[in-house]
Amino acid sequence: MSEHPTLFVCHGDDGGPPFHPCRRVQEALRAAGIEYRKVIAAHGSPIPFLRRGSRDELFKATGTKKLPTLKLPDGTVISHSRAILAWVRDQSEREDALRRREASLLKN
Ligand SMILES: N[C@@H](CCC(=O)N[C@@H](CS)C(=O)NCC(=O)O)C(=O)O
Repeated sequence: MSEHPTLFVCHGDDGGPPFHPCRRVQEALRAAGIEYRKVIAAHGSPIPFLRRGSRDELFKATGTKKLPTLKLPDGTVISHSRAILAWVRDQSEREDALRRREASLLKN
């Protein structure tokens, strides 16, 4: 089991316009300092009939054919860029809370 989450993205990867979901989630993960392993899982498109190739391997690994999808080390699968962005926000908030708690413990 990998100690880092695995992010499954489409062939557009980190490129494309700023609203590209596979790019947005990667920018958010990097900004939050969350290390991840990346798998380019399929030729993607927001338009279903423009998607190419099999997503069988993606489905085998995650149980979904959606991209982007994040798989956590505990096996939890998070699909849809909005859900991934929410998870990244949660991690940052948790990290901030821990830092504040540590700082207050050191003060007292
Ligand atoms: N609204 C979705 C759209 C994602 C989307 O269009 N992804 C493309 C790749 S960039 C795709 O191939 N999606 C296939 C799917 O999600 O079923 C999101 O924000 O996650």
